[in-house]
Amino acid sequence: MKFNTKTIHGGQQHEPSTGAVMTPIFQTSTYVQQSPGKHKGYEYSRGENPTRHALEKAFASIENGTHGLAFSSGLAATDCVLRLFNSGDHIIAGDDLYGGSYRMFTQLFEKYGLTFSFVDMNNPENVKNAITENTKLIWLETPTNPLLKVADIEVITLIAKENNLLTAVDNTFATPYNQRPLDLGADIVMHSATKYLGGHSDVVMGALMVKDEELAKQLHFIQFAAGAVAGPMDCFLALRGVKTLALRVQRHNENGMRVAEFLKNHSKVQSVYYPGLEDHPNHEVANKQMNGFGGMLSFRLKEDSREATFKVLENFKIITLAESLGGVESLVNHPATMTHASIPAKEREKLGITDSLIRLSVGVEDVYDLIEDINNAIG
Ligand code: P1T
Repeated sequence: MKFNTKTIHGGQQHEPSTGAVMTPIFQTSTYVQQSPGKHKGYEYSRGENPTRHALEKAFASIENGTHGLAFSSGLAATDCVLRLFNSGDHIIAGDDLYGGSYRMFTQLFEKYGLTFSFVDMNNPENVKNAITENTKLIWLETPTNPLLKVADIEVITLIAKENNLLTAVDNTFATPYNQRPLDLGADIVMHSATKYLGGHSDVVMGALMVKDEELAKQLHFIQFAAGAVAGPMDCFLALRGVKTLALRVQRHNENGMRVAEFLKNHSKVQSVYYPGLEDHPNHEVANKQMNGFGGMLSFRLKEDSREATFKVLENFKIITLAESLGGVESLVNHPATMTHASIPAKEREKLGITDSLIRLSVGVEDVYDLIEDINNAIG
C-alpha cells in the first residue's frame, strides 16, 4: 500500500457490528463481561478502546511500524519512552529541541536519576563522543524546534546499534509523509499528534510507533500502568485528520518553500532557517532522508530587539500569533518568550534562540495571501 492509501485505509476496518464505514466514537469507559474475564477483547478503556485501537493501527501504518500507541499529549508519549529507563541511565539528546521536552528531561527525570547530555547533532561525531557506559538512548528531534537543525538519522542509528543503544526520533516537524525514521533504522518514532497528524489545531495528543514486538509490549505496559491515554473523541478527530495528511503536507511543503525563499530575499531579514534552502548547513542530509521539507521555518530579523520583534508579531492579520504548529492555518510564534521560555536564558542565547527569532508554521492557505501578510507585518 502506498503512503496516501495508508493514511486512509492503513490498519482500518469497517465497524464490524454495524458496518459503519467510519470508526465510531466509542465513548465508554468499560465493557460488559459475561463471566469474570470472559468478554469481547475490551475490559476498560485505559487499556483498550475501539476508537483508540483504530487510530493506533493507523499510526503504526503511516510510520511503517507494527504497533502504534496514542497518548493524551506529545509529552505523555515522551514520558512513556523515558520510563523505559532506570536511575543511573544516560540519554543523549540534541541541543535544540522543543522547550517542553527539555523541561521534562531536566526538571522531571533528572530528579529520578536519569542523566542527559545535549549535543549538536549536526555532526554525528558529537553523538559518538557523548556515549558513556551508562548510555541507553539517543533522543533525536529532526528537524529541530525551533532552529530546524537536521540530524542524519541513518548515521546516528548506526552509531546507536554499534553501541547497543535505542534511538527514538521525534518526527513531529517532518511528519511521516516527509520522513520515516523506522525505515532509516530508528527503534521508536514519537509525534506530538497535536500538530500535523491531527492537522486542525483541535486536539492535544501524542503518538509512539515501533516495529519491535518486545519494545511494543514494554511501551504498552507503561501506557496502561501510567495511564496517559488519548480519549475516544480525540482519537476520532485524529483519525479523521490522518486521512488528509498527505494532501495537507504536500501543500505545507510547497508553501513552506515559497515563504522561505521570499524571506531569504527580504531586506529586513538576517537569516532563514529552512532545510529546503540550499544554503542550510544540512541541506544535503535533509535531501537524502526527507521527501519534502515541511511547513516549519524560523527567521531572524536584522533589527535585534524584543520591541521591534513584538511589533512585527502584533502586525500579522491572517497568520495567528499562537503556540503550536502543524494545523491547516498558519501560526507565528516567538520561541524566546513562548514555546522555549522553559530553556534557561543562557542556553537559549548560546543556541541562537534570541529575541529577534520568529518561528512560522506555514499553513495551507493561498501562499500569496501568506506572503503579503508577512511582508506587511515585517514592514
Ligand atoms: O504539546 P504536546 O502535544 O504535548 O507535544 C509536545 C511536543 C513534542 N515535540 C515537539 C517537536 C513539539 O513541537 C511539541 C509541542 N510543541 C509546541 C506546542 C510548539 O509550539 O512548539
